[in-house]
Amino acid sequence: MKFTEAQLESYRVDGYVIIPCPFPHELTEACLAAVERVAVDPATITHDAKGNHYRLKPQQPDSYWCDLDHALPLLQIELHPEIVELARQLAGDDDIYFRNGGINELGRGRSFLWHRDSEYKYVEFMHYFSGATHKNGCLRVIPGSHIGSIDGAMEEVRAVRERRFGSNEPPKQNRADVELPGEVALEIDPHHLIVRSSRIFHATYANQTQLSRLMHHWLFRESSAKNHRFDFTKYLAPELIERLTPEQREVLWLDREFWLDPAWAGERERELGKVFWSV
Ligand SMILES: O=C(O)CCC(=O)C(=O)O
Repeated sequence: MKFTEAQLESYRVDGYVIIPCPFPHELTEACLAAVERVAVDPATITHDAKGNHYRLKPQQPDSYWCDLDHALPLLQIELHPEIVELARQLAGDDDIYFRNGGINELGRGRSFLWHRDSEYKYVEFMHYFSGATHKNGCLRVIPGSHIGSIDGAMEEVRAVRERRFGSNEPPKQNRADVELPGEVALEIDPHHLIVRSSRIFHATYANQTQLSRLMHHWLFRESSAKNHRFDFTKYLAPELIERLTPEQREVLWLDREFWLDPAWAGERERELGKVFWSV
């Protein structure tokens, strides 16, 4: 499957496009079932340094990663042939590599503040597989903000916070970040994907429901980008690798030589041999 010209134009102009999931719904159901299999009582998760866990406990106390981020049910979506084809089209490169995926679980009262993920330019797939609404913390974006600097947008956030809350203190539990002119709320069901630029300025509403809101996101990089977070050969169980097709293994760059990005050297030192994913 390829993006149409109209979808490419939306992506270029707005920095995001919403498409129907190009994979069977059974794969989404398998992810939801996997969450239910491994979820624990949130009261038992006392250490969530990365703020992305609620019922899915981190594999290590400080880790970004839970048991599911690259486990088979999620990899089947992350590396689905239609997804890989779309990613190759946007990167303009057939030798892309899968950098990483992950689940952001938004617990009750939590939200993400306005930010840009990276100055690097790449595409991120976001699958709100529990569904996302204003009430449970859907994504908010400023269309077009992937182009140019975000200094002006950050200045605006500070000014609106000062006016609204009397200081630039980021809002705390149960309160979303301030409303910005031109922002768009992306309420979405589990049958659609948001495909967005790494550079788009975004935030979420606060989750005001009792249930955690689940968002699965993942990204690929073009072969020339020196941005590998892992050597997946060392993090995926052999029985998991066996279950992947040769085409899926190809984008993991298994058993290939490459440079690992020093940005995640600390994470690798802390977690190599301790964090891994399986079927
Ligand atoms: O969990 C979300 O909906 C958004 C998370 C976010 O801001 C991000 O992935 O950069």
